[in-house]
Amino acid sequence: MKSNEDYIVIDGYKHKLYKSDKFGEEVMLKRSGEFYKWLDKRRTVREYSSKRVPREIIENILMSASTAPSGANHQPWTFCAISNPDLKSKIRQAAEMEEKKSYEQRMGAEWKKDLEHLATNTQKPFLEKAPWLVAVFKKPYDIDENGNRINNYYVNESVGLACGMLIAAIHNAGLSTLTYTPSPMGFLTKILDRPVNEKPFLLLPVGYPKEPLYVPDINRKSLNDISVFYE
Ligand code: IYR
Repeated sequence: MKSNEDYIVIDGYKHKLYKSDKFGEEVMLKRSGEFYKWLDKRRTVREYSSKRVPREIIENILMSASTAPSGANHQPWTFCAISNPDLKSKIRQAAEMEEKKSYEQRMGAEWKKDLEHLATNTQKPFLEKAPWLVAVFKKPYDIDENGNRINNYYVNESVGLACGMLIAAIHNAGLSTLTYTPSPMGFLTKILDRPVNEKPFLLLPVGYPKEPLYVPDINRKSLNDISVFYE
């Protein structure tokens, strides 16, 4: 049973009492440290096992991503979860065509040098091998039942935040991903038949890593390199 104090009206809008977690400082220190250590274990995975991942796990992951904050709470995103082999194959073919143009014509020498340690190339077998692809679309505007345009706000920031939470949720489930951004990504609109108000934002394979898997031996920047404290 909810008590009356659980809800109040502010400026005509219903508000509900926010019951946040409360920990002592010792517990906070332990939890924040453990969370960092656990997040730091995440690595980008470019080679996958084809082992099946149940749809319900993907559904939970997408709902986790969709808890992200967004401009005016408009939640300006659509997540397309693809396990259909024909669609995955079409996406791979189109992506590899764009990559070929990028590597041959669009990327400069400095960019290619910066990628050398990641051993990437125009071939993207993960787009077929991983059991799921999640194509994230941003919605610069929505269209209501009457065909009217509804503005969205801070769309890139909002969808970027949702993608961060998506990646954390994938890691939490014991799965791996890769933030893949073929450029341009217009082929996703066509292949997935998305409406005009959705623009491709990010493409993520989701699955188990191939076993055994070796990832580049690279480091994350230190606290000193990434932060400045003003106390
Ligand atoms: N999209 C290309 C190139 C590429 C670009 C960046 I920045 C990376 O961090 C990795 C790859 C590809 O996927 O090969």
